[in-house]
Amino acid sequence: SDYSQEPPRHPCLKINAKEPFNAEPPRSALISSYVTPVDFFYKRNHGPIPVVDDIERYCVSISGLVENPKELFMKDIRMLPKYNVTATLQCAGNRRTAMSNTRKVKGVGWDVSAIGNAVWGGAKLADVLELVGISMLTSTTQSGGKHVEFVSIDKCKEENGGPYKASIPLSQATNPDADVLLAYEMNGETLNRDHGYPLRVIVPGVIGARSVKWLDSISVIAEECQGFFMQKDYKMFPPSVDWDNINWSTRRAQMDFPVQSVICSLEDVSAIKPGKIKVSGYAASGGGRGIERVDVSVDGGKTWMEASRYQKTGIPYITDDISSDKWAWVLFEVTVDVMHSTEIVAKAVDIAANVQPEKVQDIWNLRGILNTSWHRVQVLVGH
Ligand code: MTE
Ligand code: MO
Repeated sequence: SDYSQEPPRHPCLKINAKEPFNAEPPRSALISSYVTPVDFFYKRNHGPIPVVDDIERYCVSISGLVENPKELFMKDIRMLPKYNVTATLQCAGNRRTAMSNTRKVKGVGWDVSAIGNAVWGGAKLADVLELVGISMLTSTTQSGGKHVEFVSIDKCKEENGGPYKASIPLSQATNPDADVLLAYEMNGETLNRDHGYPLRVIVPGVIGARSVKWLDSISVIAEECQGFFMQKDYKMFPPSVDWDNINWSTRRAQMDFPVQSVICSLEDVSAIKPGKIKVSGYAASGGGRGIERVDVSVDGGKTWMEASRYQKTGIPYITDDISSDKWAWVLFEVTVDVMHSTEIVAKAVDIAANVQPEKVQDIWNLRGILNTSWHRVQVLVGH
């Protein structure tokens, strides 16, 4: 593996692993804007960043159980209607370090910032699939295809030097309302190398692992993708399963993200003066489920108050409203009085009334994914 051609990165990022490069911004950076600047967006890689020099010759092949397989060049993809979708991407391993602290788990240690919200610009996968003769109406009856697989050009050691890959159900891939994109822009700029230049998949509402970067090919297949990251990773196991009794085939490949919230205005332990402080952070759920409520406690979870929520600065967030970004996080904020040292807690509720679990122990799993337990910070009040 060759790490001699890595792109430059912002010095504020906290590096969790150097090769492959895995890094996250300080948590305070996440709440300074609704749309996360590209430089501060977490970077999660399983191999060296590929070099794509000849953009004229770069193309994506679409094959498998389709009537007319095709090769699409960037100019063909840019010719399709362009959509801008604001979507939050969250790594399933976000908050893994806190889970590992209770009982050790395997994986890159992330604090709370393996998440970001961006405006992704590109073509809809549904439109691309129509070019090869698959539409939402015909997809269930004709080809025998049930899944759409995305294969990258990078090289991962988990795939024995082969490319990263993943699949999503065909019904989601062909549904224009699912907003699955082949994105070539991030926040209005050309996608950069770290985030998948020249083209990546964005699957809104789903763990980041399915949003394949540096796309090389798409295929319509009868069975789920058999790659490592679909079959031997990114699955949720109960706390009773450990490395000596694991059977990967007993569990589904994780797709939707569960409801999550994190306080970003305070570190794990913060020294403050007695009086009023602002508690703010992010909340997000999977599957396009909006955030119904964010509760904040200043007594370790005994009593709660409701935080205000917004997406665009200054405009209150209205759950379910058509003007809200359904695939995007909401930021929350509440001013509280803190006179003594205590634990401040946040928990969010989504529109399906799903609530974050109280204790990390209850959702402990050996790969340390989906830590969505109540987020807690300690404040030490000095007089
Ligand atoms: N795609 C490729 N080709 N290789 C990868 O290593 N990592 C996945 C996904 N797509 C990955 C990939 C994971 S686990 C996550 S969380 C997201 O990309 C991270 O995207 P980002 O680096 O743009 O934040
Ligand atoms: Mo991830």
